[in-house]
Amino acid sequence: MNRLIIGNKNYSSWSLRPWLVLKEFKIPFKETRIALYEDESKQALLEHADSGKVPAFYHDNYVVWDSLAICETLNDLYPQENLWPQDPAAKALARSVSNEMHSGFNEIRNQLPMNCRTQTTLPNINAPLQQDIDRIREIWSLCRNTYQDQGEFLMGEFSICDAMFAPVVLRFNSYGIPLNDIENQYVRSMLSLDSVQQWIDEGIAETERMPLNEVDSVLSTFSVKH
Ligand SMILES: N[C@@H](CCC(=O)N[C@@H](CS)C(=O)NCC(=O)O)C(=O)O
Repeated sequence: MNRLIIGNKNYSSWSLRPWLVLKEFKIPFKETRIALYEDESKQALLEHADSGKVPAFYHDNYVVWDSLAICETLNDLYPQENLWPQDPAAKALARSVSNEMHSGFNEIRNQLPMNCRTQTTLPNINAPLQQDIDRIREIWSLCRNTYQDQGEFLMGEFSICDAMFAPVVLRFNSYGIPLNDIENQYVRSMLSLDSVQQWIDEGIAETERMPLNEVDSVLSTFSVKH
């Protein structure tokens, strides 16, 4: 029995990652949503994970938390599904860029909050943010140029790697980040997945609002900071 604990679909980028892996690989699970940053949220989160954060994942009698740890656990639980590419070189690249994603890109996280409702264009981009964007583009171009013959995702076929970058796809799309053809094609492939559309639709339908992650607040930060 699998159960995934997630936050608000509109805002919780970390929750999206393992949810997408479960959906894309058709692994059965139940989901429980906890609305974040409300009075009772922390208490509810701590009932599932000592980190006090989502996502958390239950399998049988144990729980695992942290998005990438959940994805690796799913890979252990369902080896026949090939959640990572099987070729050792491809797997090494997929793991490297997924871990790089998981442990960095603070400017993108801080300046471009995920918000499924946002559709805008940034007035300007500061140097640290541009550096993060450039590195993402470098990763996407490398992966797509190397594996384009094997499918439309980063490593050809959809893998954990795509789930790790999914929130960036949504952010780049929300904030109109300029991309080249191959990168735009990747964004389109990701956005055309039923699972991604389901997450976006359910995020948009949510009623909670986090003012600091809403478009007016984000854009006002830009006009002050840049
Ligand atoms: N490194 C963690 C990050 C988890 C995280 O920061 N989750 C946020 C939501 S996206 C959270 O639970 N925030 C609620 C809180 O800190 O109270 C992961 O990969 O899962």
